[in-house]
Amino acid sequence: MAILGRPNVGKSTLLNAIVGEKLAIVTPKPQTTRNRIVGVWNGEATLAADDPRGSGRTARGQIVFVDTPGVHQARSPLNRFMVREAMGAIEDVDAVLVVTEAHEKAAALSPSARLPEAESWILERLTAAGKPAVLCLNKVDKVKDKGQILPLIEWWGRAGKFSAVVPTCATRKKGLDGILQELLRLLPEGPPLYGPDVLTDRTQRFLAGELVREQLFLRLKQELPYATAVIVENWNERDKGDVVIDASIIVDRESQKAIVVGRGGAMIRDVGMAARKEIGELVGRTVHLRLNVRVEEGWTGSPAGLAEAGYGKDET
Ligand SMILES: Nc1nc2c(ncn2[C@@H]2O[C@H](COP(=O)(O)OP(=O)(O)OP(=O)(O)O)[C@@H](O)[C@H]2O)c(=O)[nH]1
Ligand SMILES: [Mg+2]
Repeated sequence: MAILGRPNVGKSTLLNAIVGEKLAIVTPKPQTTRNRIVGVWNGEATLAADDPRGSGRTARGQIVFVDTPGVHQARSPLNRFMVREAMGAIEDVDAVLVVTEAHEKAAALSPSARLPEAESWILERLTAAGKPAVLCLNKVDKVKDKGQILPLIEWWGRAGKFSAVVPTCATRKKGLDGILQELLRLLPEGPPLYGPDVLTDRTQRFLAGELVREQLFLRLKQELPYATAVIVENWNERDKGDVVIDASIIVDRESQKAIVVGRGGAMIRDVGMAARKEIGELVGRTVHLRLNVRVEEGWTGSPAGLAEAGYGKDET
């Protein structure tokens, strides 16, 4: 079950809300997510009233979600990598949750309006792959005129071949049951892919690097977040039970290094303190985080640079 959509619509927030853990980083900036991240949901949901498997019956099960980068018109090699990561997920799953935002277009939708570009690309790929999709209309809390929500649901229902359209507010965990109900309807029954305690396919090392990157996205301005990557170089679990992590922040140009370090080291200190707290919550032990900044001239623009920054083929 892959989660696809434009950047910033709330895909990662939705993944975290459904799984109940912070697996994917979330920021107000578009193009935050760069890799696929699996999140495993184990639980029960009440089947929809008209579900052929039994109306109102409680179904227990596992759904494997794959969060993906936002689909957009990509120019740079890094952005093209991200869109390939997203679109490629379609081939690996049984069904797709397409996420879009409710608020921005609420007034603009007319019967003749076309699907936005990204959603239309995603639907083309879905049709070619023969995969079903549910549309998630997220951020309904931002629609001031609640009377617009039903017309929006109807508009999306007509505009694309979705098996259902479900309104949600991922930040307040609203509408998630509706999503699960519709997905359970689409997914084939089979043995669980992951053990009951497994939450993700990603290592703690990867997630820790992401938590550092989240702080960079939250704190750096303009283009700078997009020129950074984080590599966890060393992960040392000590006998006392704490862990020492060395991570490199990679930047694209020499001039960016000073900004990431900040005046008197203030920026990198703040990033480190905030990320250390987050990583501590993730691993449940005391974390010592040592950050350094490294210039990989032009890394966002070349395949070798991307691989160096962790955006190669088989990153975990
Ligand atoms: N008001 C509101 N904000 C939301 C909702 N869901 C997500 N957000 C916010 O939208 C922003 C983007 O959320 P993300 O989960 O990072 O979005 P994304 O689709 O994963 O973005 P990319 O990884 O960049 O493609 C964050 O500031 C979230 O807090 C929602 O239901 N309502
Ligand atoms: Mg995301």
